[in-house]
Amino acid sequence: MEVVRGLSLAFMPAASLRAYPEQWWDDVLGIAILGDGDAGLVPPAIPTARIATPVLEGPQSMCEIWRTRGPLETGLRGRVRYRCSDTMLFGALEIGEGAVPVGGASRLQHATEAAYREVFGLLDEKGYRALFRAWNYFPGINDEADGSERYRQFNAGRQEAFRAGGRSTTGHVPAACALGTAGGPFTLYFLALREAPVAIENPRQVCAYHYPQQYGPRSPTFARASLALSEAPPVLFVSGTASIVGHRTLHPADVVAQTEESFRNIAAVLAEAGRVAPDGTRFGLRDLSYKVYVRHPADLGAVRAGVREHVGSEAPVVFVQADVCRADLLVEIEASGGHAVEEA
Ligand code: 3EB
Repeated sequence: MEVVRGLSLAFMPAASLRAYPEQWWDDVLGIAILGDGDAGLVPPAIPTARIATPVLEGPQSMCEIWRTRGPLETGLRGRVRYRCSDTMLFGALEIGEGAVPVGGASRLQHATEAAYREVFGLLDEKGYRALFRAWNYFPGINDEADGSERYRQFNAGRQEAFRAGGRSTTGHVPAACALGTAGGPFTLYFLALREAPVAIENPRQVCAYHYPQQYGPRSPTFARASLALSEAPPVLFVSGTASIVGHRTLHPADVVAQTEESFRNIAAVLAEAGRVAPDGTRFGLRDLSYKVYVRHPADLGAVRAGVREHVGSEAPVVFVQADVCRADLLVEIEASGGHAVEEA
């Protein structure tokens, strides 16, 4: 018997959104527009994240659309636009750094902390307390500003907001990614759950929340993957995964070897997820959907060849340009599984 899946993902060209009638949006939780997004195509009630990560093949603008079974509730709290089902809440917000007062801490740190405080306020109020997956984007991730690297400032703001929100900064933390865009405000989109997911770590890697101080005074707050056993079938998000073993970058300046190492890491995370998931759950490399962040567009061909070798020709994959959070990382790969995949 075919399982009726509660959550589904579609990757499709932004231009094809024009073809759909108003009702098509009724059970859309939220959407991310990657590349040169045309804002006019999405009804204003739909939480929408516009991410300036240039799409590296196919149309100039791709959508990542999350859909679930209705009925859905729609709302705006502060700057967070959200939509939710019985079990799950999708939200999106952006905070311009210019709008943040400059104090002792950097403007990016303030923007990040403000964003997460708003998110936690919403999640507490609506009763979806468990942050499941967070996607973080902002320009100049490897730049130095106000005396430190911007990725470190982001980490400080995120960790502070977790503390202020009474949330754990180790152990039960969400899956995430943090990438540098070509421009735009600090942008966060996320999924949250009523029932806590299981955080999954990678035995090949030091937990990111235990990275040593050399990577910044405040550790990143994320798990290598997050598994929602409350969904039927279970849904898995694998965080942005790069060529890191232990806590060190491996294969600097070798994008082919970095892609290989990233897949060794993803495979290790999937093996961990498989031990926690019920029998019959399929989290093989070929069963997932992927977003691949490539630092240098010229590396696309080499990265794509490596990716297809591991995931096969059928798995949905979107390749975009983005800056990865360590200057020596050339590629980062994220994945999700368990949800349905909607054909465009
Ligand atoms: C790493 O493993 C690579 O700060 O939210 C991957 C996934 C990375 C998430 C984040 C950072 C983040 O450390 C970078």
